[in-house]
Amino acid sequence: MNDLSFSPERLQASVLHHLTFTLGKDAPNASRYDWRMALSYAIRDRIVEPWFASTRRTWAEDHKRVYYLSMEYLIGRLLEDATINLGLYEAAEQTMVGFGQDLKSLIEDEPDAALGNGGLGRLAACFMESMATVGCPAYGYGIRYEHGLFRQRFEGGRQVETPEDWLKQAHPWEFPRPESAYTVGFKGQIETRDGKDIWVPGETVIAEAHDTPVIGWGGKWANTLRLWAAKPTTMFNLERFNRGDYAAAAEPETLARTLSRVLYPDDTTYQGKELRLKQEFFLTSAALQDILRRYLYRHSDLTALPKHVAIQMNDTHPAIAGPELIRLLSDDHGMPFEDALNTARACLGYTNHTLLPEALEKWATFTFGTVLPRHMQIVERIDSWHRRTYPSRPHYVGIVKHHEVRMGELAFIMSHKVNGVSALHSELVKKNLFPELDRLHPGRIINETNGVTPRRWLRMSNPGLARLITDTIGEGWEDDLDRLDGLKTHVDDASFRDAFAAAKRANKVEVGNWIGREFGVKVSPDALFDVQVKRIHEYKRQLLNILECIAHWHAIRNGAVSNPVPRVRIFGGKAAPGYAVAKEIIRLINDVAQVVNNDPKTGDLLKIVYPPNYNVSMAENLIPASDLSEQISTAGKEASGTGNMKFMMNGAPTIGTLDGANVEILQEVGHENFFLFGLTAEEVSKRREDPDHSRKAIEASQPLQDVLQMIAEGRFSPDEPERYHGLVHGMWHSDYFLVASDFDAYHAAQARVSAAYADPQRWYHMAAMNTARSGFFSSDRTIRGYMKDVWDVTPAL
Ligand code: 4GP
Repeated sequence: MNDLSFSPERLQASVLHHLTFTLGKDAPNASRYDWRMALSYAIRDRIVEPWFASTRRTWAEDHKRVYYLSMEYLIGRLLEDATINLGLYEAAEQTMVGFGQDLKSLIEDEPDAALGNGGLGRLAACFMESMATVGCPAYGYGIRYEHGLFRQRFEGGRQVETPEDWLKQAHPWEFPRPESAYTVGFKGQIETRDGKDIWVPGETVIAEAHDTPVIGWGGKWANTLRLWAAKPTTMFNLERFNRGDYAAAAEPETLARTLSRVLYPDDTTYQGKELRLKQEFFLTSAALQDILRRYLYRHSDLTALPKHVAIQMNDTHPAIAGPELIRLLSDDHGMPFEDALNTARACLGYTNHTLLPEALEKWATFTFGTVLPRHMQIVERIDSWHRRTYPSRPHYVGIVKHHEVRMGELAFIMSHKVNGVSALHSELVKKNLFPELDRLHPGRIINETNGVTPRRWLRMSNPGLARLITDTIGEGWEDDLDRLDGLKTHVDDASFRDAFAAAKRANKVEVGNWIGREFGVKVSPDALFDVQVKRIHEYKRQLLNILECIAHWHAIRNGAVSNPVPRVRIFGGKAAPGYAVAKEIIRLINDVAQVVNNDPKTGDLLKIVYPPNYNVSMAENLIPASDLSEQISTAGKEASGTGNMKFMMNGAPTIGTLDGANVEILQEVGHENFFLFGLTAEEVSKRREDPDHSRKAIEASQPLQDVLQMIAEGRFSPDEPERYHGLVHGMWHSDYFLVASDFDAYHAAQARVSAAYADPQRWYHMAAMNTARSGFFSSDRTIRGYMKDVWDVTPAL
């Protein structure tokens, strides 16, 4: 542990010092914001030492470094996480009590850094924490978006988006590095000089580094999250300004500002926006220039780069890294093209996060060639090199096809390893996504099942359960999560199960109070908390959930359920602003909640709650209070899921399909601790061959017919009865995600859940078994997998 001698007194002095000298406030006039900032600076100070030590050691040992390139980092709040990882939580609590401040409310005062949309971005944040915990020297590279993911509120049940502004207040965790800056170009033309093609960009911006140290568990190692902010290369044009042409004078500033202004508010669908391509190149080029500068500080032989540098592309978003690295190596450093290609490929790895075809980025060659003319040439050269070197079958689709640049193929060809994120997904990547490339490059596609950091998702977010675990199996499980298996022998012990249930109940009381206070819905902590929180997407099937809610409500009202188990069905999540169907589903959930929550006939037996603006902090509160984890995607569509792992760790059994990492969760806990239902990925493909599948499924299910009938009649939208006609029509006639086909199986599985919950001994046996078997899903295990299989790097600790 970092500097055990660090006492509350010293922390107190440090907080006061920052309050006075960094914030310029005296204690009697300090606001909650001031105290939070002062404490954050004091905690940050404690990170700096291990951070320097880690950096020095990496240099001294000339250790190989990992560079993680990601357009998203969904990091959330940092104060509590850093304090816990440093082992300073109690000291901070005491210190702040001494100042008349409550640590918890300071923690909650911090804005969520939402520099990501969903799973992929949160995974990057978990990976950063795990790389620091296992002592893997690493840099995360990303963009310092001025505005993170939009804020969501509901108006008349509809999602309304407003801009997020996390940087309105100072961000106490980062160090601006104006000296670490690189020029990034766009557009322009290619000129030939001395027989060589040289890119002369038409536009340029400066990428300026902002470093946030990321401290691992126990404070033994810290890495850097380096986020780029765009700055103009030239100051505003004074001459134009003096002529009164203010807008034209500010053009360079405007270009720069827009580049790092907003996170692309979409996590699965592709839209052809030049700005997005520019953002991707901005991140990638700045990162690669930084990587080469660091390498060349010590080395001169660029062909040895792969021995010292591993670069991971988080999805295709930074896939321009292949051509850009080739360009830097060949155009700037004179390496022959094929050597540059081989060197780049030996450094690069690519993680695929989704099988949805619309999410695999493709750029019109016109857009690509306009924004990145030199890269267009290089991409074409890579493509023809690949066709020449690996003769393929006629149906092979290369990188450039039908006037499009296909980033999936580019990332694949330019990587030495390609990985999926769960066992099933990796198989489907081979079989469905890149079958020909897999044949040409056997062994290149591997699997690294996702994980989550147990520090944030168990130790920090669920202190009650964490305490019980430590009391039961002793200390040290946080960075050795397989030890949770030791809980298994206690699960049969009724007093352990009672303690487990008590910890869960305490979390439910808190969440229940919050729901009552904030949303005016009274819920009982004894009801089953049934939770689905994630981005809203048709394939994730929030629609299936809400339709089943209606069926359940209808059944209780009609007396068709004997001894109904009281339930609170909780939803959370945002829809991409342009995704109309997802937004319609949000509105339907809210409309149904209105009716159900005000129905005296069902009263406390069923409540539906949809708190707006789901984010990392809300997840930290909701997941520990959940009884049931909804992971109900159409099989074959969810690459892995990571929410499923967080719920499991916190003792919530899954109701789910055989999809993504659910498959591995089921393997770990066994059928008796998992509510499995629905078609398998293979059955899904077969079912779709029947063009009439939805009508047949609906006709075979009376409960579903009743539900659709109620919606169509306007039961949940009495002011506009036809509101959901389109949705109901879609269910009957297309239903691509097979909601109808899985409905009855899901309904039946929900009945099994109720029966299990009605028997608390049985339920808490299941719940505790889920926690006990969650060791495999630590992101430390995942990171060790990448280190061994992809990056070829050993821990430096
Ligand atoms: C997500 C996948 O949908 C999810 O299954 C997976 O767990 C997560 O990545 C991390 O691997 N994909 C995205 C995305 O977030 O933007 O494609």
